[in-house]
Amino acid sequence: MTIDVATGISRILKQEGVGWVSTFPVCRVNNALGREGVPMLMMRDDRYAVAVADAFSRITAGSRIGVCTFQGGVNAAGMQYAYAGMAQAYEDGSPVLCITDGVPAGSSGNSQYDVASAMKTVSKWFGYLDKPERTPELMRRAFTMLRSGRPGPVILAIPNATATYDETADPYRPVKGWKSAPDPADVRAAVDQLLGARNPLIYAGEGVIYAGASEDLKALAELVNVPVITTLKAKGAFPENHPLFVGVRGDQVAHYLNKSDLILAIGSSLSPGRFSHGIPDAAKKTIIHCNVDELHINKMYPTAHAVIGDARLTLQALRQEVSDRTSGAGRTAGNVAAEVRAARHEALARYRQVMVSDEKPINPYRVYGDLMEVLDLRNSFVTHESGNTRDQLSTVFDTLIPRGFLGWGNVSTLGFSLAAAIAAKKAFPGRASVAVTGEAGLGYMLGNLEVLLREKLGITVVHISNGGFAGYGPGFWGPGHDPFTHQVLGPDEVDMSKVIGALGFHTERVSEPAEIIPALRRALDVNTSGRPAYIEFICCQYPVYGQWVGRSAE
Ligand SMILES: Cc1ncc(C[n+]2csc(CCOP(=O)(O)OP(=O)(O)O)c2C)c(N)n1
Ligand SMILES: [Mg+2]
Repeated sequence: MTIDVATGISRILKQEGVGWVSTFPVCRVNNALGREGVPMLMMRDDRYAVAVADAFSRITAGSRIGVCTFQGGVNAAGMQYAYAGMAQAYEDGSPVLCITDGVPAGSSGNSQYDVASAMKTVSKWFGYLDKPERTPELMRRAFTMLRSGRPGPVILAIPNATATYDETADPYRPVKGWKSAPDPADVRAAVDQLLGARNPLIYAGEGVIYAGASEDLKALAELVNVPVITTLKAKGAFPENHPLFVGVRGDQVAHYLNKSDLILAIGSSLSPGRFSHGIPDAAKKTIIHCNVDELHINKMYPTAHAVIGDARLTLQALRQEVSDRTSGAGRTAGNVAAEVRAARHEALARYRQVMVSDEKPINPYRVYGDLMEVLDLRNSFVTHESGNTRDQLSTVFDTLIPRGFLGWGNVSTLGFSLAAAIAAKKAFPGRASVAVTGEAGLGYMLGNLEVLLREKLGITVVHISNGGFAGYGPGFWGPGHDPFTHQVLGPDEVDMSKVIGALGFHTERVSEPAEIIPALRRALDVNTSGRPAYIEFICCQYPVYGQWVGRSAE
């Protein structure tokens, strides 16, 4: 049967199990999506169209692919705005499918902004559908890349969505996605070094979550009796109430990174970014790098040994090898768990104290402590914003299940938390979904709040209202790093609960510490009937949190 490209793409998306597509109009595939019965989640700008689909892929660990459409072609206004979302997805390695209009044959090179070269810098693959018959081929390639290897965004540009082809000539079959297992000799060499180390440390990255390998990570850590740290993006890959869990950041993490003589990195690129640790004194440590992508091996640090393959298959192979060598007994090495407990206890003491503080304005840690109290940590979702909320929450928020918390942002683009909370609600409708933001993140979100009302997405936006941009470091204010650009109209001048309440949200403004828990409970309660909530907590400026470790020795 002869169909047009847009219809073919819509049908293939349905075959691939895609339940909805986020969009900001226009895109020439959208009408076919509508006709074929693929629901569209219409966001209020193109960046959020990408970000919601991106976050959906992250939260489902790529088991359900987020798909978005936005305007491209010769009038690439949408794409120019979507670029921010694409760049973030690429930076963080998220397997999102972006469909846009392509520049038609005969129109290339006429505009200043070159679509193809721009998109190639922010994608794992940029496909240009230059012939209608290639629709199944390019969709197959797209889903192969989305489901195999190192995750990353894929873009498909459609220059002529109304061109037709014979749907039966090359029938589409859904793509499974494929994994690679490590070389057994590399596994043996890694275990030789691991069992010979005095102070090994496991450094777990988001690849563990994408591989669905959290249980395998736990099993290996227990077998070899080795402490675990996770990256910001991998927060939750290892249960944070586990006796071997050190942390994501903070003094205890610094202590273990410094003390280790061997680092078993798994599912992390080990790139020392702005929001990750360096490996101090790396040349004096043995770095075993288990990764799906050879591009990261020997990238920043001398890799003593690499194990290339899928994180789950690698962890299982390592575990089997250790078990075989030790007759199932594993590695015994003193009372590692007691040391971890003591290090955590000492490093977290200052935060635990403020998590129960009665001070006014409210200490932000009190909000986080109360949030942990109110939420069922095994059945909820929390994410941070760029700024203090990221740094503070990733220091103290106990994450018990993978994606119970989404840490994001090798480069953190303000506003992403709203997209993440929406995606979490779409992925797990029964879970409470909370975005914790400051003023700047809220500013980015405002235009998109209408979506929550229209789509009946019961999520809660928690605003740590501190009247200024704290950002990072000691804060923008006072002796901070950007004292001339920190102040915005704060709670004394603007009542955001009234502004957002007028839209139709359940809103509250809380300045009494004792009111935090009841207010959160009311918000989560209205969320269950599909009504979004916004709670403004009048907080003090408190830019204190765990630090990232640098690359030089202490
Ligand atoms: C798109 C984008 N532009 C600029 C920044 C730089 N930046 C990081 S945090 C921040 C201010 C955050 O202030 P606020 O939202 O009030 O959070 P607080 O740290 O006060 O909790 C800025 C401007 C960014 N992360 N993203
Ligand atoms: Mg602020």
